[in-house]
Amino acid sequence: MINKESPIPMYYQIQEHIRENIKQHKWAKGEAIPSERILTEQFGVSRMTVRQAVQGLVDEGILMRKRGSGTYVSNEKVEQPLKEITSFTKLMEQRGMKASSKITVFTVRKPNEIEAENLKISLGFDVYHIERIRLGDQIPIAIETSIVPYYMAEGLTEADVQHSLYEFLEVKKGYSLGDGQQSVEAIAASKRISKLLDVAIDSPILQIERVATLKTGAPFEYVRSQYVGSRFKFYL
Ligand code: 16G
Repeated sequence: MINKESPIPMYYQIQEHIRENIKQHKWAKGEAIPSERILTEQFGVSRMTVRQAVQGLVDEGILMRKRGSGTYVSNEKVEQPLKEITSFTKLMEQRGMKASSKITVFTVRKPNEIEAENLKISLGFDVYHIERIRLGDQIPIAIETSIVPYYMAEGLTEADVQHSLYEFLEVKKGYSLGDGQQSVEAIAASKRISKLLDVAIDSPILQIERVATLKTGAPFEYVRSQYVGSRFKFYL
């Protein structure tokens, strides 16, 4: 199966086999692939080579690892339109996935200059600082750090943001959410990001910075997020 005389590296030949298995639906989306031990035997190569092949496909987003349970064929990427603002919870619901959050920071503090400027508030105002790991079907997709003017979201609790920040603003506060202005850039996962998002250090991350406004034009959220490049796609 593997041609050891070929100038094509062995890990690459293994990747081609795996891609072919997925294409021909021998390995189905969302299902576990054989263990490293089985692949090592099957391809007659070292465990290191199998590991290199699998890691490459994990970084590309074709395979994904689930902590403690093995490696799986990835489902398609979650897509998000960049022009409108859609809550993460709704986006997941639209795709039949279950959204959940792990709150890593929830506090009220004074804004720094960049936040105050983006939110068009003075430095003396308070803001909520909320950092959440957002998951879809238990798989980490993004880290979101939202800065929201306190006066606009007064009464917001951890339980609210455990569920949906935008639902709180729309339903409990009665705001009509408008649109957003953002910038996107590619970065490599730092040690902290790789740990929080369960990806390898240096794997591709999309970093987005956005100011979201109400229909009235007033900014209500300054958000900085890091999305796992292999699990997420933005489109315009
Ligand atoms: C989206 C927004 C984010 C917002 C979150 C609210 C983008 C790029 N990001 O992920 O700014 O905080 O939704 O989600 O659109 P929630 O209502 O589920 O808390």
